[in-house]
Amino acid sequence: MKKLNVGMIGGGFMGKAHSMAYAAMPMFFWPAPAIPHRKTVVDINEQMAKDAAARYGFESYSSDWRRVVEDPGIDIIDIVTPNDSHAEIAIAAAKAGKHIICEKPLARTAAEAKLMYDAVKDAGVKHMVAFNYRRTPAILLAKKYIEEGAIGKILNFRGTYLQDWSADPQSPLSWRFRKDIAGSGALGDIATHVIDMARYLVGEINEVMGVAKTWIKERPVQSGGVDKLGTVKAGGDVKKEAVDVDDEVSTLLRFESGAVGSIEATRNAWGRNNYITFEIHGETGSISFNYERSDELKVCFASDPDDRRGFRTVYTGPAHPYGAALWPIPALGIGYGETKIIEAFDFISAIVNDTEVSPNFHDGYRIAEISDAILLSASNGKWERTGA
Ligand code: SOE
Repeated sequence: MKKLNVGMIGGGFMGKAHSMAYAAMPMFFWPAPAIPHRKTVVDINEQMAKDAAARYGFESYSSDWRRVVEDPGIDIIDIVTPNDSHAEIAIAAAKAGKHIICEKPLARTAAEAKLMYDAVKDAGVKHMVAFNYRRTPAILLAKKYIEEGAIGKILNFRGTYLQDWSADPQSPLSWRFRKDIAGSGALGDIATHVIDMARYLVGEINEVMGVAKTWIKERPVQSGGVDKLGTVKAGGDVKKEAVDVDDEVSTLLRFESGAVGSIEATRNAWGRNNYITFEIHGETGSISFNYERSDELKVCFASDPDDRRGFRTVYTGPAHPYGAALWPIPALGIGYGETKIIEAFDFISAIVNDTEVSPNFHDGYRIAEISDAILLSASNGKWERTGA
């Protein structure tokens, strides 16, 4: 069986997720399109690179990403670093002819994302941006229902992504609160997942009207480089620095199709954890999804008899997209891991079969344009066009 060697740049939380997906993909999708071989993992800290290799099953490690990008033995560069290094690594990897998967958001700004998109287009390599949630089987099922016309013409998309890990002011100032590294706050980090879903399910977004807020203006400076996502709080009288990104963002949407909608995202919503939700209203039915109940898709069809009409729950399983490859009984539990395994399968398949995969760097670039338009609108109080 064909083998593709992966060079993974970054060994943190996302490194764990991607390594798990490479290892597990052939266990689910068999025969696999190719075996993703965990060849070299990179972290700028040599000890962390060594630990990541041992823990995530890589053959070797390095603290020099440029060497790995130029290594002729590497087929795929997987970028799981903070946002400020995505462009430099991706452009170098494209020039070296590597296929690239990059964590989301693709870049800090649309200008940066455009350079990345141009680089992969010029190089003719495969490219993917890791907005994994759209690969939740229930969301793929929503897409199938929409394409089959089961809810008719779409009128409205109403989405949220709510978390609470940064609601505590003692939750430290990691790179995710620094504009120079992250680009934006809740917008780039989590709202972009919902923007991706909205485009996937409803179509292109032409205009936005945004509001952004920074509730906690300064936070304790994090000691050490590893982002603990608020699980480790700073104690006592520690040095604080300014937060220069949004804690919360909301936007109204106008889609190319004429549909309208909204997205809200915050990491300061006590009690909400990975509360990715959407409701889609069509002329002949509705679809509702909540990631905290990720096996379930709720659907309501206008054609049901009056005395039976209402939301019913479909538990995803073997009868649904990718279901035959996953678990044999509906509702056994689909989660983050499965979305990453499907993502790895689709990316490796695109390389082997020489097909396009989505979301790719063009989608990542469009999402960056939409994000920039939301921030511009939040600052001037006007509807903004997204470039589409
Ligand atoms: C933090 O908000 C975070 O880790 C995001 O960066 C991920 O994209 C999301 O899947 C989980 O939450």
